Amino acid sequence: MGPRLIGDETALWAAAARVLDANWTGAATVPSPGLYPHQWSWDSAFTGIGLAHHRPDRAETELLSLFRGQWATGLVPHIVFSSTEPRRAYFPGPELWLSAAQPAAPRGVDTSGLTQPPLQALTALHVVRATGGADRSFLTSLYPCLVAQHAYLARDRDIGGSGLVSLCHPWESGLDDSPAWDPPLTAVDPHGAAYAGGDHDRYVTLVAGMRAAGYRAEYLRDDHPFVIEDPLFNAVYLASTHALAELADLAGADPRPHREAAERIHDALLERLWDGSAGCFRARDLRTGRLIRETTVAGFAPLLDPELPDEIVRSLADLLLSAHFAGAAGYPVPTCDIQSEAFDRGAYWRGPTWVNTNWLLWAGARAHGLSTVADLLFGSTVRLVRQSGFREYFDPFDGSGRGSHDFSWSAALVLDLLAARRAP
Ligand code: 9WN
Repeated sequence: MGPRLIGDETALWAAAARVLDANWTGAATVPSPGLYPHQWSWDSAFTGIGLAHHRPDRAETELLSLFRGQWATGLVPHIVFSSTEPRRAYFPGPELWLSAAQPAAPRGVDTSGLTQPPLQALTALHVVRATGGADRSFLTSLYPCLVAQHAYLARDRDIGGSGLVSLCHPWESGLDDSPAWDPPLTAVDPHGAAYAGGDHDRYVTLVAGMRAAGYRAEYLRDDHPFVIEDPLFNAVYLASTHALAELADLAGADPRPHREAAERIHDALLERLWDGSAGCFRARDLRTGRLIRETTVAGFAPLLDPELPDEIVRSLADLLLSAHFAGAAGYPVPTCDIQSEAFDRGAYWRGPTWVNTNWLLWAGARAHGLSTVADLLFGSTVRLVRQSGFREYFDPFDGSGRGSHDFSWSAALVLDLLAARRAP
């Protein structure tokens, strides 16, 4: 590495750290100052991974603050609302979820009633490694909450009984407007009106059904119309389950139940979501029983599985590097297959490149020794933020920034990328 590059990376590090400092509220980091003024669960987890390098004390506070919103069932809500923001600062606010009326919801803090990809155990492991476990009370407080979070997912959300968790709302995927949700959302409409992203009415209808049923597992299993096994959600669940086994060791608890759970998730991912004929993972719609045809960036997330068979790793790398994804984009990885009719370079989760999905694939590629893919993702992500700043998402062809500015996970995950370069 030449001196100029080191200088640039030092400046980039400082700029990323400034974004995280500015978005820190004292207890948590907001995803972006204007657009998202509350605490989101997977944003906090991504942000914690960066904070582990910059301010590990804040990373600990961030995670503990998120778990203030955990329900008695173990559910970690996807939004924990700030009590100081004006009620109309973000739609949908607490009035949609009515968590205060739910016996299982926490008192004194409003939350949503959905969850998001459960990355928190993996973040906790990053934090514990960064601090060398210096703060015992952090692990002692957080470990049982993480165990309860995973127990909830296995007990109430393994709706197909396969070992995989099901999503009950596009917001649970984190990739809200993904074209993969178009067919199941079309089916949700009583008149079967075609769906092509961004229709808040259908999102709200789904929430209203869940809320009326008290967010109960039986309703989700028997009656809820949107039930999907998603490869990204489940790959994150698997990575966090492995992390939980390591945390158990550190906490003096028994890691074996987590190792067994990881084995079950691994088997189910391969059995239920691998599409050998297409060479990628796809989401399965449990209401039709079928795999959803659209190929999206979520299909590569099982690279996070350390036990993924070699031939599958190679297939995924080939597809990722092909003209369907990275091969035809100057700034990969686009959210959706560029050759799909649904691809739209500017539409939310339907084409643009995001730092968090790049980071997940980078972590998976690195773990499997896919250096070509890992280097490509590193370079693409760093070029994006150098060129356009820490934007929410980016045009995959010319790298121009879109969505909000000073987006926390874009800054945080760049710190983790740079830290990996700096490591001996
Ligand atoms: C709904 C906060 C969140 C992210 C999601 C992203 C977007 C919310 C929205 O913003 O979702 O949860 O208003 O669209 O899709 O991944 O966690 O950054």
